[in-house]
Amino acid sequence: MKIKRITLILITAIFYSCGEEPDKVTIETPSIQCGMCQKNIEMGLKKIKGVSGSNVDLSSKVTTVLYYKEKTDVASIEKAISGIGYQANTVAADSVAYEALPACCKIGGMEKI
Ligand SMILES: [Cu+2]
Repeated sequence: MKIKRITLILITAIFYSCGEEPDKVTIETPSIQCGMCQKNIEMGLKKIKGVSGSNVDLSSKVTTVLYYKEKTDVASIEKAISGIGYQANTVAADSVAYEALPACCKIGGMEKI
């Protein structure tokens, strides 16, 4: 009886987690400089609850994020990117995180090498 109930809960959980398609949002990330920035953002967003995937386009400096709107929202994603050290739309990069970035990832960094 107990097992049956647990199975039912599991099936329901799986149904709900798979039933909803993630939303897609594109965020301007104009301060990215290089492939490491790309990795920093993609790896950083992976840790954010509700984000199912992201792709940073280096040439257009746009980050596409797949997320579940019942778990997170665009403002939280912007804040997360800022916390990694990059500007996200109109949200400025967190200054402490930005300072901690490798030199190549700071604005104009690739030109200084
Ligand atoms: Cu970089």
